[in-house]
Amino acid sequence: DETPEQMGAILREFAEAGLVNMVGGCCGTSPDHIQAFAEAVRGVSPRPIPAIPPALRLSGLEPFTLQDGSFFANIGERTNVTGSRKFRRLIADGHYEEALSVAREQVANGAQLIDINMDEGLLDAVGAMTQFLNLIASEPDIARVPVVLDSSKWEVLEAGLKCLQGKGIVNSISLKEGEASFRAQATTILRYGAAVIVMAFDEQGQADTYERKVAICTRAYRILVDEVGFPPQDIIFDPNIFALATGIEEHDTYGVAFIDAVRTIKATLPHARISGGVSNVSFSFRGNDAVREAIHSVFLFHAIRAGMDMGIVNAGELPVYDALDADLREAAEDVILNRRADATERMLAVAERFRGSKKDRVEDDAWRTLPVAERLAHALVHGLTDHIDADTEEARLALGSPLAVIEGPLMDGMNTVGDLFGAGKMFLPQVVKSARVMKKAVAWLVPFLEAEKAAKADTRGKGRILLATVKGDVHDIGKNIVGVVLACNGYEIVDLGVMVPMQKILDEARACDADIVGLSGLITPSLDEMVTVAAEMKRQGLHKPLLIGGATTSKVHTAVKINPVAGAPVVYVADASRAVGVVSRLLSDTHRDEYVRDIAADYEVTRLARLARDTAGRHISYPDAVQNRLVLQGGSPAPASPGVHRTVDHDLADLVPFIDWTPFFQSWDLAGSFPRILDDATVGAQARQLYDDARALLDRIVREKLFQARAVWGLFPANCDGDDIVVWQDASRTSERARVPQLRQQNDKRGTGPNLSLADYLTPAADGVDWVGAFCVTAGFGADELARAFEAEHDDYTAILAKALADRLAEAFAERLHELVRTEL
Ligand code: THG
Repeated sequence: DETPEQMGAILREFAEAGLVNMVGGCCGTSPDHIQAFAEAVRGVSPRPIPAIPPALRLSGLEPFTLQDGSFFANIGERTNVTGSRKFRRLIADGHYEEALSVAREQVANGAQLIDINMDEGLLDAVGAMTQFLNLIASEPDIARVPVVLDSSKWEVLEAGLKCLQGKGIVNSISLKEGEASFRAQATTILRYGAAVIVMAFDEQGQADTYERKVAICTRAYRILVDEVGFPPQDIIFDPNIFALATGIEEHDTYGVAFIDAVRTIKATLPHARISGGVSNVSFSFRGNDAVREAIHSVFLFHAIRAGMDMGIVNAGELPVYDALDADLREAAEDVILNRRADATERMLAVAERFRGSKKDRVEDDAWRTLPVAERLAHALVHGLTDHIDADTEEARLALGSPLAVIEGPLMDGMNTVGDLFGAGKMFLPQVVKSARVMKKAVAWLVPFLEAEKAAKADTRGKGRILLATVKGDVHDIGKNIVGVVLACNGYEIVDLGVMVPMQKILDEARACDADIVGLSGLITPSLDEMVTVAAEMKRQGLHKPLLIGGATTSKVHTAVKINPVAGAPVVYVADASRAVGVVSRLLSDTHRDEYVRDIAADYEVTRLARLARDTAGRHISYPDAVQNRLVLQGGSPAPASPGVHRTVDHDLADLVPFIDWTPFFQSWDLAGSFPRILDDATVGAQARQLYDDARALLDRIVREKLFQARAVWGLFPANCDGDDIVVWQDASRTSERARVPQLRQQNDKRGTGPNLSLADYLTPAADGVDWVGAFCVTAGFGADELARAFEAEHDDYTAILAKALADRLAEAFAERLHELVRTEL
């Protein structure tokens, strides 16, 4: 229905936003439209094609990217007919619907990919693979993750490739049948657009030493990259995880060989990734799950540090490294790192203690005797839901309010989880379990929170806040907690739930006239989505403050990526307990502007610091830096009276308005900027008292002329000569009074600005005479005497106050003199 003019205007906006490479029309448009489009975008530069950095980019329904700095990726192993009796039985009996639940459970437990294997003697593996993949395709909660096709039969792998939506991984190919078939299979995989796992096998068999692992992977890499044209970032090496503690001495080195090979392959074969079947390592302890799982955690802890990127694991059954029984951990470490000759015997002895099913182990219940806060923390870290309702209720009764439980022990527990995760001692599946515990605890508290809220209900309350988890993300624990915390503090919450599209957020915010919009997200892609929402709010003229929160969000991301594109204040809310403080300030009549200014300044500092960090270490050559110097046109005007001047008794009253009080409070260890510090909740009272005392003493100093402010300054003809400042004797510029060499920045500014030197602020001699100034100021004459007089009266407080004021007055004098030079002088 749009006219050429309407549509041209829209396209122009797209083009100016840098989104468009080409424009055209199809059904519904006419030659008039095309003409209008051509005119609308005339002169607008096309979107620059971005250079996409190499990374292992996979997808199910959702993208999954693995790159340097990514966390370890868990591949669920349970959908494997040889790796799970249960799964084999379900497939063999044709119970495919139920078999799907095995896959669903792996994903729910934190598997970011799933490995599917149908290799079983009595099965039609091609048929089973095809059928299972086709079923998965219509289950979004499973299909959202990429698939790893696991088979030792090529025809099964190819059958699988035909069914995959998105980009999966073929597991695996190898050189065991020679280069010709390896090359042919790799070429086919490349054509299907999949990534590949290459096992360290060759014509001689599987690689079991460090040397053979590295040699075979290197050989395979060269063939794939140089001959087949396979993107190196789509190659994943599996240097073979073999069973340890088998009792066969030759096997003792297998763990170390794997870990060392990981390190070398990562260092020498650019962009390639490393995976492995983690459960293999513990085959000797089949039947003893507690011991097997402990070995897996210890193995991963070391292999990940060496550079292992992903692994086939039983997602959901990985204990926390730090929480392992100390003897068990040490025994496992001895075996994996081959630290002693009797490692296997000792491991077997320790393992004896943990025999039997995990559930009836005696050690398990010791934590039940801890104080309730520690029990909650334990349950969160270990993902235990059994006692969570009772413990949460006990904490609620003890603390007297449901909110106190959330903000206290539950938040503390989640922070511990976050710390362990950050330190590589917890894995995503465990974090997912922690979240489940948290959810359960919060669910217990919600009725009590609702009751509290109902007790103080009035409709709009102190303000209306719209909350949403952004599109692509389903996580909502944090958002729900923020919602209840704010609701309990008298704000009205409009919660749009999860997976909320950008336009819906904007439309609803307008429709309900929200005072603030809060965006939540846990997964990395949500960060980009938040940037989009912020930019669209600005573009569509919706100027409402934005709150940013959720596990992957950060102050740095908010400052660097979101704040610059937003058209209204943006505040990162680190955790739910801070939400009330932020919201009340944003909606305050009296403090809002100042708060918004402080936050904006803070984020700008963060952004610049990040920019400096990103460019730190990258330096350009000195000639290149000179090339990129600042070039200014024309010099300073001639001063009213050049030469050296002095004053020995500048009027103190003239300096008082120039005093910067913030450092004054800092010198007394009171943090905060003036004048807001006077109303600060914690230090406000002391700050006010101090300020009153200082003003009284200052008045006396000014009135009785207790200090003298003295200055000497000079204004000289000068020019730059390269990076030197040349100061001339006089305007004839025949002889030099001084030559002051300056440094020049050599950090790589990447087009963000010039590489400065102070010399750049003066013109070269050829461009005529320029001017430079220098000065020295003090307000300290008389300060020591005054301080000593107070000390003699044992009034150290006022003595220090006097010195601090002398310091402030000297700084004020510098400001004042600068102003005088720039104006009158
Ligand atoms: N590298 C690559 N692919 C692989 C492996 C590897 N795929 C298969 C395997 N190894 C990884 N997957 C598993 C899955 C399950 C087990 C081990 C490895 C396992 N299962 C229990 C057992 O056999 O004791 C079965 C328990 C049950 O029946 O529930 O240990 O190395 N590229």
